[in-house]
Amino acid sequence: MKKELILIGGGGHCRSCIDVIEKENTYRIAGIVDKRGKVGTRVLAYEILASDEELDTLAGEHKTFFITIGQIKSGSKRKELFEKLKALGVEIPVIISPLADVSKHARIQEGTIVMHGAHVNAGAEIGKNCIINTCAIIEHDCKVGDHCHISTGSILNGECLVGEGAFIGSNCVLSNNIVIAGNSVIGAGSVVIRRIDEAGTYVGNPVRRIL
Ligand code: JB2
Repeated sequence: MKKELILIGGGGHCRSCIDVIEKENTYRIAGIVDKRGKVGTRVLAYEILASDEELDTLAGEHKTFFITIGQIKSGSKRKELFEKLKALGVEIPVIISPLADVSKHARIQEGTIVMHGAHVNAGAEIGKNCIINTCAIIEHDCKVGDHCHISTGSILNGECLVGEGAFIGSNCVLSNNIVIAGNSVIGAGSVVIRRIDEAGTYVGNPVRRIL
């Protein structure tokens, strides 16, 4: 019998996650938690059952939860929800698309989703509550901290180190061995060829700091 799973956040990222979860076929989605005003509406085939205010009650009824709010720039909302779920003592799984390719020598921690077409190579370590989005490439021995979003089609070449809470926009390229300071935002299409030690917003080829 499939395990029941409650999703937190019912927007665009949730719809993408639902496709991964359905194809992965381990969990039965029992419903979604979103803002109070959305309770009773549906996301694809699934009902919004409750709001965050009812998480305590839901945690008494369900064992397994997964955060499906996306992360554009700041990961603070996802981090806050993750900490709330941990405090409630529920299970937060790793979800890996059957269309992704994850090395058996890679390590991925709870709450992280690896979406369709992504590759995670040998020796890579991905922290908690991350989004490794569609077709992203995490090459050998990279380390991605907790609460990061590596967006669609981005490439982290070998041995990169991405600090906690960072956002790497779509289609970025990080050369080998690049360090990205935690909570940095790297704009879509950027190319990073030198380490970034100070958190900030960076764009371009090669990237320059804009904020
Ligand atoms: O505090 C909250 C909360 N704040 C917003 N708790 C809960 N449970 N839900 C919350 N939400 C809900 O998250 C909103 O009501 C809405 O249903 C959803 C956010 O949806 P949206 O489509 O605006 O963004 P997203 O985070 O799902 O997706 C963004 O990030 C993805 C990575 C989008 O920009 C996507 O295009 C992108 N792929």
